[in-house]
Amino acid sequence: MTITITAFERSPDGGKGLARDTRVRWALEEVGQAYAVRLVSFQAMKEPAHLALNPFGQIPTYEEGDLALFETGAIVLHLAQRHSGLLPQDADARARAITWMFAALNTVELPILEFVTARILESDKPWSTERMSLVKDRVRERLRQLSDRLGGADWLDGAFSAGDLMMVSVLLRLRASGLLDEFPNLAAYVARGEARPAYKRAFDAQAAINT
Ligand code: GTB
Repeated sequence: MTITITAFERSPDGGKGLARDTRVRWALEEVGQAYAVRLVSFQAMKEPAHLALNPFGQIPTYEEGDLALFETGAIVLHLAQRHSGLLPQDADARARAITWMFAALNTVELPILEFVTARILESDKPWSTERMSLVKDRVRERLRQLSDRLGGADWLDGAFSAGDLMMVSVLLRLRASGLLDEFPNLAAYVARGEARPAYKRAFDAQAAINT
């Protein structure tokens, strides 16, 4: 069955791979599923045809036959559950890998998004410098905790999993800020993720559209 995802017609990041279709592309590449991409403009995202796929008018979406999904967490979990390669067979290890997916999205990504918002949308406010310092410290706290847990391991819980795919995807957003480099084991962890052939294929595919 053909899988179709949606992505920005032109990503505002100019092909750095930061828009969330990259993590879905990465998961598709890891599990060896071919996919088509429908590019959508910001205007089209708010129109009824796209809102039927994602009520919040965002990308990416995922279509496979009669199934339509939105939310990258749900899409990656769906792929990981249907195909081998992203979740361990052992039930407990599988549950732990899924826990890391949730941790990436609910615990680590939140302060990172707060930081990105402060940088992009609030830098002209008179209180920006003061707030930015608080926001950065909240990001640092999460990174320190994650760094402590990862230690010298390659991946968060044994073999590479959907939990790592999601965590690396979330951390990538920090690259330009320099915050990641304050935690060398996390910077190396992200680099390990980016070095995976599946990630490279995903990155190249979105870059071909956006650069
Ligand atoms: N929780 C949802 C998910 O995980 O699927 C969030 C989806 C989401 O934020 N989608 C964004 C979107 O459609 C694109 S990825 N935004 C348009 C809108 O809301 O109107 C977020 C994103 C956008 C741009 C960059 N960038 O240029 O660096 C990075 C990330």
